[in-house]
Amino acid sequence: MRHFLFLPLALACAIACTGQQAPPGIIPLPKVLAMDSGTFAIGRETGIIIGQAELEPEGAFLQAALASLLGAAPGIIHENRTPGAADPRAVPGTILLLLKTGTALAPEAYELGIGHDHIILTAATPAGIFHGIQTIIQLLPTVASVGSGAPRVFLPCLTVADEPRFAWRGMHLDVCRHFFPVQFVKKYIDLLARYKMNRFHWHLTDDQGWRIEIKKYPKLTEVGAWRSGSQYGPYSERTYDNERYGGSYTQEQIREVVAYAAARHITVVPEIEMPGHAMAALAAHPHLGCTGGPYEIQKGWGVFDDVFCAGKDSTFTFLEDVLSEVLDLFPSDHIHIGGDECPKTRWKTCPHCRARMKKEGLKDEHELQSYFIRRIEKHVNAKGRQIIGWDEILEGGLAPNAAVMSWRGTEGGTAAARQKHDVVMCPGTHCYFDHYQGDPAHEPLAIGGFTTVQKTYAYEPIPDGLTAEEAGHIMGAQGNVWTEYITTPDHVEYMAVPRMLALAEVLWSPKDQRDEGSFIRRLENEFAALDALKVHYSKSLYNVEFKTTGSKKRGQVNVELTCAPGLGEMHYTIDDSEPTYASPKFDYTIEQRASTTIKAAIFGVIAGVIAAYKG
Ligand code: TNX
Repeated sequence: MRHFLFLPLALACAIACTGQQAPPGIIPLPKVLAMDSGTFAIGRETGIIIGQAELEPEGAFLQAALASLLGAAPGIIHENRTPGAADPRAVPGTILLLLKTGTALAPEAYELGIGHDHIILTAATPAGIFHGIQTIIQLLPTVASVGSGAPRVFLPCLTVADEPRFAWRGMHLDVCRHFFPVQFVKKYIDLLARYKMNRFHWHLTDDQGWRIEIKKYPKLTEVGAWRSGSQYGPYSERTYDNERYGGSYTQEQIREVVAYAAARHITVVPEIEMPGHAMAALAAHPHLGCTGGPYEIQKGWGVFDDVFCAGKDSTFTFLEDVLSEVLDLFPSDHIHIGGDECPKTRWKTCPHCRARMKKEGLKDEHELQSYFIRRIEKHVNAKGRQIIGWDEILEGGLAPNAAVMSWRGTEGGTAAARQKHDVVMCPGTHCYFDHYQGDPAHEPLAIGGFTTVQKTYAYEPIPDGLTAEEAGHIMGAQGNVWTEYITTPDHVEYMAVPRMLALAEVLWSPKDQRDEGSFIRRLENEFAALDALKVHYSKSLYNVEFKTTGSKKRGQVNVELTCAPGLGEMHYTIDDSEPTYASPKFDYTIEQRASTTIKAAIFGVIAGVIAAYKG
């Protein structure tokens, strides 16, 4: 079955050489895709027509993508076409980008026609054009396959009419437990853009570090961004190192990231945690806690009793000042105020909190939390923005205009939608990309859980039991990457990819077209592009599992190898050597004698990870 290896090459050849069309491997799958015969050749002489001045940035983006393949940039032709008019006059040898307003096209929708001698890409907004460009980019070969400076690259003739199913298609990144530099954050944003995701949820403050410069309170980063060590190893072992660890982003860097994302039609949603997960802020400003401190920036993971004092007015002054700077930096409609995992221990005995409860007529600490969030909401609403918080903000009564992020299962999201509040779904079961994605025996240490790429792909964001109107409040979903156990950019990529591709398709493509087999085939095709982009994706999809029957005591067990269907063949060795295509192919139970080790891997479009079973 060696020919599996050459499948992508064969496909490319079929398209380029004979004109025979196989459906291309676009992720997420477009709503409507019709193949035509023949190809369109793009060379340096191909012109990119920018139909309206508003599309200059999109034209430049496409130009740069083509330049990296062709070794030189195709020229831009500036035109001034009337947006309202259906005026897609094609010009041979060109790629036309055109805004068509006043059409029925949804805001992020696009229509792409690749003909023999021209391409036309139309949309109602620059965002739609940008998504269409991502489709073109996915259709292009990789530099590795054509070499840089290729005289021509070929696109299959086709038409696409595409639009997203959900408005909120997000990925989250925790930069507090471990810090990630701007350069990596941009690479992460590039990945979101490739799969037409449009929200980057930036988790900027937590117990283990405050990562965003606030001009009015410089101690937040001078003190709050640095801890004196970090927890490592399995959580239960509670082992810590003593290395000073930290980092933060200047406001200039934040603006740079926001602009970088905006150029890719991605909104950056900042998260400032309150009232809990606040130890780094309290360490910098101890008077904001109930006891007055001193507090330590946490080395370890978990939930901590010291939180912002809900009784002192100075807490609200501080947070409103912080949020004012945050609002200036982030144009996002939604500002995330955290709200999760806030123990009420300190509030129960704090005289300031008791006085607040009495004065405001609050019957318990949940109502005090609700008071806290409502007060913050007023400030944010007054500046024309909306708050979003983790589903704990439902407890004690939801703030009037708050949106909810449902992480503890789907109940929070369901309850919020029933109360006519907007919701982003991210239940741990399907959307936590810090969870294991394969057998823990063959994976790097993770926080726990088990979410395979297939499981994420099977996720349905609209919970059962909602009316159509309530379902309309589900804005979409996002994948969360908490980084307690993720210390490097490569590891973030490993945890996020390919699960984020599965979620991207769940959120973009029509529900009735979702097909795991088709997705996996397109994903396998995509691995070459991910290699070219130097993305350290996980191959856990290809994990081989060992099932045994019989008794080790009697010196013989029967071992069966299993794997996800349709990925290739399993080959194995029993002499400690690394399995290759040439090794015996597994097709029936291996009788394992004595204490030999079976090593096995799947060989398909790519070679999987080698797994071992010790007898
Ligand atoms: C719960 S999800 C948390 C985070 C942790 C995460 C680990 C949420 C709102 N809170 O603080 O990092 O679990 O999976």
